[in-house]
Amino acid sequence: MQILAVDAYLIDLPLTEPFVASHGTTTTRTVSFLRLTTDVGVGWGECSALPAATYTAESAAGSFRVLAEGGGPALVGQSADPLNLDLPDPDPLANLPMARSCVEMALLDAALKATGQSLAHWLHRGTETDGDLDLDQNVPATLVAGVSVGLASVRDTVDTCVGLASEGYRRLKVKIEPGHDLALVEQVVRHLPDAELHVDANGSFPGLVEPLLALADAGVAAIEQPFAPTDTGSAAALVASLQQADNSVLVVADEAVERPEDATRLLAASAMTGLSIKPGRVGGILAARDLHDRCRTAGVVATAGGMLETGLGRHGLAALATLPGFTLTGDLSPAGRWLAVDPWPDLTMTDGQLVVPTGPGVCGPPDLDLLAAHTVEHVSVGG
Ligand code: OSB
Ligand code: MG
Repeated sequence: MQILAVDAYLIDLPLTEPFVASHGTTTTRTVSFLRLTTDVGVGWGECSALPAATYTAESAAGSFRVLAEGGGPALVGQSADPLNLDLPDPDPLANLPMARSCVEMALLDAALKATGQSLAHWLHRGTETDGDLDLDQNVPATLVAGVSVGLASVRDTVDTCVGLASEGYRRLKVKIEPGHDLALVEQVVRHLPDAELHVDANGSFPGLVEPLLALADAGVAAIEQPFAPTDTGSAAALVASLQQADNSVLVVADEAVERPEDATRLLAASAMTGLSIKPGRVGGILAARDLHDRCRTAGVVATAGGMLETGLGRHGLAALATLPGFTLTGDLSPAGRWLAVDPWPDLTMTDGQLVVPTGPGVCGPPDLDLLAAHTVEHVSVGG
């Protein structure tokens, strides 16, 4: 596949409401995209970096600059293989997993559209073409939907959760902070005893194992990233305490895993029983599938993690989540949960289930008028 031209976009999309986590508040979803023109057709990629570098070191505008001035120009004229993203040395995207993931998504989108395959089917097929495999039997048609709820007062969180449950969501992931945890969990459980409740601390409980054990007893099913990403010891202590108490609550790593070595370290220390896999955070959909495979082998439950993506990124996440190791319901809500405006087609949800996208490539094309209306900056290279 020959890359003929690259277009990088920086877009500002209004949110329906601010998203608050312990790492910061997102009020507008600034997001960057790449459009690759290749000899087999066009492909689009989304960079999942948040507007500010709060969750990881990448930001939407920073990624845009790198894609527009470094990664993009380096791609033009290259013959690219989506399975082996081989950028010139020095690689302008080294250490920038979200920007790298964006390029990979665009390459995959173009390659899959050219052969008429959906991302979900291709992921199940693996890297081999296996004509005998009955893919339609392996790729589920729908996925259980799950939704994330930002930090808010106990009363507002309960109201939001009740509303989301009535929309059909059975799995709710509520953000917590020290001092804003047990009463919150107790109230959500009291109002929604049948909900599958996860909590996500975004690293805000430094070494604090005890309050998390109280949450485990109060009825949560999973505790996501309670400790700092580098604090493997506390995560291992929490896993051990829960096991001793015969408590099946999962300890899910999120920010702690960016590279394969991070997963190796956490597995060796028995410091996670679940892993939130976000294609952007780990450097792409293929790296995400590799981590999924490793989790399956190790008996660690995988869950598909969201980054407040647009419909494009959400399509990619839903395709990934069809792999069999994703047994813990993920951040699988349509982009419309957060975005008031989105140039991309959205996922559809009925009766608490998301419909798995099966069209060619990652996602259908964007609404170009909406894209133009919300574009802050656009850089074209080549063509
Ligand atoms: O920690 O899981 C997180 C969104 C942005 C950055 C980090 C996180 C989140 C979410 C997922 O909680 C929200 C979603 O995309 O559904
Ligand atoms: Mg998280």
